[in-house]
Amino acid sequence: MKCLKQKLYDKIEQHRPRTKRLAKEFGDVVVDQVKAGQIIGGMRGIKSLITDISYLDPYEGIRYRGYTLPEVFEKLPKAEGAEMPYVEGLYYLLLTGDIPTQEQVEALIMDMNNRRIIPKYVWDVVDSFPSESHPMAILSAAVMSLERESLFNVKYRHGISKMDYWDPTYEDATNLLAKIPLIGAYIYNKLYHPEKGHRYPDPTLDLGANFAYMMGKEAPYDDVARMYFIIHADHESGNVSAHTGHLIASSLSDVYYAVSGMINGLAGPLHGLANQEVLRWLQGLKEQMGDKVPSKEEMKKYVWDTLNSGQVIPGYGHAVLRKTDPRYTVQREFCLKHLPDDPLFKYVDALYQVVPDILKEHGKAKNPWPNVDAQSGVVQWHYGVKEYDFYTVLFSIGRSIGVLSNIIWDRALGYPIERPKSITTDMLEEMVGISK
Ligand code: CMX
Repeated sequence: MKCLKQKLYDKIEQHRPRTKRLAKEFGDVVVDQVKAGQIIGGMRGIKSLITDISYLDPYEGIRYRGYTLPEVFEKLPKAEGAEMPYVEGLYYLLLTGDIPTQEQVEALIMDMNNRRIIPKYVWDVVDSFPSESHPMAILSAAVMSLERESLFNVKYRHGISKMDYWDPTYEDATNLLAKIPLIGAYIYNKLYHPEKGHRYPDPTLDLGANFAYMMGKEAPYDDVARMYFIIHADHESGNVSAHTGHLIASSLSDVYYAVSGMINGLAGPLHGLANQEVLRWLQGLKEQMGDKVPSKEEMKKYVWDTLNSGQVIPGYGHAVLRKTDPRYTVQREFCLKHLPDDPLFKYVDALYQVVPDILKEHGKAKNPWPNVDAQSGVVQWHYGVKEYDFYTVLFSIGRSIGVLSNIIWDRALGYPIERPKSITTDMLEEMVGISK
C-alpha cells in the first residue's frame, strides 16, 4: 500500500503538465473582465485564483474535490460506531482527490499521531498570555512560536530544488495539522477550566476523538469535533482566511507563518468570529426576553432593531453563496437528530423563520440566507462548550486542513509570489471617464 505522501507525489507528477501547458500555451486567453465596482468592492467575483481542493457554487454550496458535504460524510471511512468520518480521511481526500480506504486512513492516523509532540516553549507562550486575552490571539501566537520547527526553512537554506519544495512543505503541514488541535484544547482548558489541568493526548485516538478527550468531553463530542473540523475545512480560495494563508505562503514563508496569518484573518467578526457574534447577539435577545421564548413579532422587532442601529445580523449573508449554506444544513440536521428540544436550537430555528424575509425587505444583503456561523454555536453550547469566544478556534483547526492542503499544492505546481496591481483613485476616475 502506498502511503499518502507517495500517492500525493504521483498525483503531483500527473498534474504538473496541465499547469505548465495552461501557462505556456494559453497564458494570453482572456477569462474574465474587471469592473470598476469590483476594484472598490473587495475584488468580489473576479476569477483570479486557482485551486482544485474545493469549489463554491453560489446555489449549491461547497464541494470538496467534487464531492458535496453529504457525499463526503457518506463516503469517508469512519471509526466503529461513529456517525462522522475521520478528519484524517478528509485531509487524504483534499490532498489526493481520492476517497481513502479504511486501511489508508488508519495508516495516516498512526503517522499523524506520531507527530503530536509539542515543545514545552509552546505551552510557555500560551501560559504567558493574560487570562482575558482572546483565544484566537493566543492560538495565532502559539502557532507562530512553532515556526522554528519548519523543515522547509532548513531545506531552503541548504539549497533545495524548486521541484521538491512540496516535500518539506508536506512534512511541515502534516506536523502542524497533528499539533494544532492539541494547542486548541490546551488553550480551552487554560482559559476556562484551569482547575482541570492539562490532558496529554491519547495515542490510540484519531484527531477528532483525541480533541474531545483533551477537551474533557464524552461522546458524542468526538463526532461533534469531527463534523466541525470537516465542514469548516475549505471554502475555495478567495475568502479571507484561505486567501491570507495562500498569499503569505506565496512568498515562500513557511506554513507556520501562513497559518498564523490565516488565524488572524479568521478572527474578524465579518468572517470566522461571526459564530461567536451569533451567540453574543442571541444572549442579548434572551436577556431582553427574560429567558422566555420570544414570539415571532418579538423576534422580528429584535432583528429590525439590530439593522436599524446600523449593525449586521451575524450568521446571515455571504459574499458568494446565494442560498442556505449546506454547512448550516449539516449542523441543523445534526441538531434535529440529537438536540431537537435544546432551547438555543429553538431560538436559532425561530430566527431562520424570520430573518431571510426581513433581510429581503431591508434590501441590502445580496444573500438573505444563513451561513455556517448561524448554527455553529448551538451544538457547542449544548455539549457544554459555552465559552463562545472559543468557537473561532474550532473554526481555525478545521480551516487549517484546507489551507495547508492548498499550500502543499501551491508549492508542487510552482505558483509564483502573488502580486496583483493597484491603481490610484485618479487613474480609476480617468478610466471610467470622469473628467476633472
Ligand atoms: N445583515 C445586515 N446587512 C448585511 C448582511 C447581514 N447579515 N449581509 C450583508 N449586509 C449588507 C452589507 O453590510 C452591505 O451593506 P453596505 O452596502 O451598507 O456596505 C450590503 O448588505 C451588501 O453586502 P453583500 O454584497 O450582500 O455582502 P458582502 O459580500 O459585502 O459581505 C458578509 C458578506 C458575510 C461579510 C456579510 O453578509 C455580513 O456582514 N454578514 C454578517 C456576518 C457574518 O455572518 N459573517 C460570516 C460569513 C461566513 C464566514 O466567512 O464565516
